[in-house]
Amino acid sequence: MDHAADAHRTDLMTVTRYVLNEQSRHPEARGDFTILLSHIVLGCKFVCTAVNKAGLAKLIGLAGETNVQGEEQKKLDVLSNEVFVKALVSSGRTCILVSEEDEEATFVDPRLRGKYCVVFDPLDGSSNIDCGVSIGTIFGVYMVDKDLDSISLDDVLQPGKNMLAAGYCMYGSSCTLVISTGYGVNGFTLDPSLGEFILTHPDIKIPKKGKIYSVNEGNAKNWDRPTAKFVEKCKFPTDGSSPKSLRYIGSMVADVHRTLLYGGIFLYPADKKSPNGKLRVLYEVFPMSFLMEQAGGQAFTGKERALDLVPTKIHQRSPIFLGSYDDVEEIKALYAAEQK
Ligand code: AFP
Repeated sequence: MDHAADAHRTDLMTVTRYVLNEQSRHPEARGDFTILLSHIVLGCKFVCTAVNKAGLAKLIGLAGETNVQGEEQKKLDVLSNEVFVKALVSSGRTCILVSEEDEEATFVDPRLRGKYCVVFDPLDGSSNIDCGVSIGTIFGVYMVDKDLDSISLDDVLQPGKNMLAAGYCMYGSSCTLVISTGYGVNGFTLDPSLGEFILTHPDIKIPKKGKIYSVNEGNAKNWDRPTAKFVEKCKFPTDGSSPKSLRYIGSMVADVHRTLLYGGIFLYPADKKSPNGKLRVLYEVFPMSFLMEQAGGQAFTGKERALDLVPTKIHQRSPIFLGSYDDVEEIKALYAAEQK
């Protein structure tokens, strides 16, 4: 009998246990982050269940349909937002929330305030829901270190390098939660029978160089020169290497998850029509860049390290190139050459 394997199966590292272990790095910590994370995890489990049922919408009336009782059902992205906002507020550990779904930031009632600001996209890639493609929730966490009565929007308009933690949950063939609290990246898979996220991908490291590039090539006619040159090199390498494969799902969580595990580069560049690209700084670019750096990769905006960018608006956009260290190095060199 393989006792080592048996021990592995019976000694389950749940995400809560993992974060409690991490807490020991901070002797002054009182478990506030663990409580916050357990509320984020609850939101992820709820959305996972709702997404899994979405295919039955026509049958039982979910997500924008009218159900058999004749009640109008909420669209999944609206529902997901409500679930996360309520879970985060009720944690008693948050003071400012920025959601992709809400035009304005939410300032939590002073009686329920805690020291964390959470920026999140409750259901990213929602245009993929109806065809059952993987979608996800993305989040980033900042901490304020001041009197909670004097908080302002500036407390969330901070560079990504000031984030305390970031992560995403992917609702795909399995439900996977990938998080970093600044000490590497770990992936947990939801065991539906236990209702717990179990550590399945410890200490994720992105390969130094990848064989895949991921971009919406439909925008190619509007790209700038460095982006066009980079993609041309992916297809027609001049150094004797093999061409890279193109993979593009159009759902950032899924495209970034594959990039993190298999290596390569994900890009949503600026183009003539969208000079700031499409993706949002606070709850798409920053959390994914944080994870990439923690996994040994890089993230670049075309001008600077992505995590150095200082946002001025909560829904600001930025071009982004992220992934394997060497692949991002190549695009950085092309932008540097363009400057000369
Ligand atoms: P939706 O939420 O509208 O589906 O957008 C998804 C997304 O914000 C991100 O998840 C994708 O990486 C990106 O947009 C895809 O954009 P394109 O459709 O322009 O390629």
